[in-house]
Amino acid sequence: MNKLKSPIYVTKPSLPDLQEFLPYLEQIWDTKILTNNGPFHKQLEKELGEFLGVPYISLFANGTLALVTALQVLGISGEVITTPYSFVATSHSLLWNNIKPAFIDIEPEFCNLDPGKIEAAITSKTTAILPVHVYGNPCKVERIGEIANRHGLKVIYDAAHSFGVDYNGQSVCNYGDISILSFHATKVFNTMEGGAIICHDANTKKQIDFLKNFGFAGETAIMACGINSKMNEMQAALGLLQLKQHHENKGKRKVIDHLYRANLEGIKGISFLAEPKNTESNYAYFPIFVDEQEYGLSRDLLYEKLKEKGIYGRRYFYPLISEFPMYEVYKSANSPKLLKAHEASQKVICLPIYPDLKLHEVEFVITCISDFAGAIESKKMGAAIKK
Ligand code: T4K
Repeated sequence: MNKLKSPIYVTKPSLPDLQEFLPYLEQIWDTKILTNNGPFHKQLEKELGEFLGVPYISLFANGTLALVTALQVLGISGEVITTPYSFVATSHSLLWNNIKPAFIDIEPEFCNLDPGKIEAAITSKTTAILPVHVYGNPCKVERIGEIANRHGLKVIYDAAHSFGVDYNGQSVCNYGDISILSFHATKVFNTMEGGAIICHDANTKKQIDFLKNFGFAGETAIMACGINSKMNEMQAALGLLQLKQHHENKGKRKVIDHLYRANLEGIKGISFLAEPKNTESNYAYFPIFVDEQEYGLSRDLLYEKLKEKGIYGRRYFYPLISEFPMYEVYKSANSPKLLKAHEASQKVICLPIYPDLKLHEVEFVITCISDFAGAIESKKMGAAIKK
């Protein structure tokens, strides 16, 4: 088992052919329209809305600002029930709005917020639920919706990982009051940096568009303390080209996902998430979970040994958000236990998956994971024989 010639990372962004991008740049250079709802911005909003099958979409400079603005447009305040098993942007968006995060545990099946834990966490200050479709796998949206309705709570889905994911025949972003997407370089669809809010009505979209442009409602009127979170014309132009190759890219990711599934299955101590039902996946991530007892190596040792071979996975999501020191102030004696989330964060490694990843590289990753375990087995056997 040699080392790879060039390292492979958890992801590598797809880009269109540079030649195809040049005419878009020429148009930007000719017109000098660089930002502020220019023609590419308008075109991408229209095409994305149709492509995803969502009613209203508003483009953003990134997913984090989309989250911050989504909370603002719905007037969320007080406390929000959310998951600790996510990228820190999820709960940072609450803090930016002066909202207290109330963390509850996840369900181990897909590492998403456990709906069974929501009601016990509701207080008189709770105004909303902020779940994440972690790794692009849909949350239990029906149950979450039903609980939210019963208690008069809003639901904001952090769908940063869920570009192009359909659930029950429609975009997963159509669930809840609002969803946000990320188009960061590391995502299945990227505009270098970027994001979007998806909402259900024209008036909310109008308010969002005001908020992302400082709160301007016309040339001389300000409706609220908005921010500047607009996507620029270069990002939007890139998005138009990226959209054309999305299906092909998804197909390549699917092949890699299936290769991992078929070959990692037999390795003792390595598990992975099932394929979600009634879902058209986007194959954004391939997390594995390492059981140290059964596999023989700890997650962190496997992570380091893979790096020695040139394989740079990532421990998404370790540590838990609630375990970052700055989040400990939100913990009290009555806070729910986050045992399942803690366990997942201690076991997870996301393996490389991206359209340009070669199948022999995927096979190399699998061989390493399998051989490290094999080496442990033979060492143990050797020791037994010696005895
Ligand atoms: N909500 C959730 C649930 C999220 O996961 C995220 C972001 C957000 C909200 C916020 O959305 P944005 O505001 O970001 O739009 C990355 C991303 O920066 C972040 O967008 C993402 N989630 C998070 C899960 O992962 P890092 O610190 O792991 O990224 P980095 O720079 O280490 O990149 C990972 C690997 O990707 C590198 O080792 C190499 C490769 N890479 C990366 C970049 C940036 C490239 O090949 N080219 C690149 O340009 O956070």
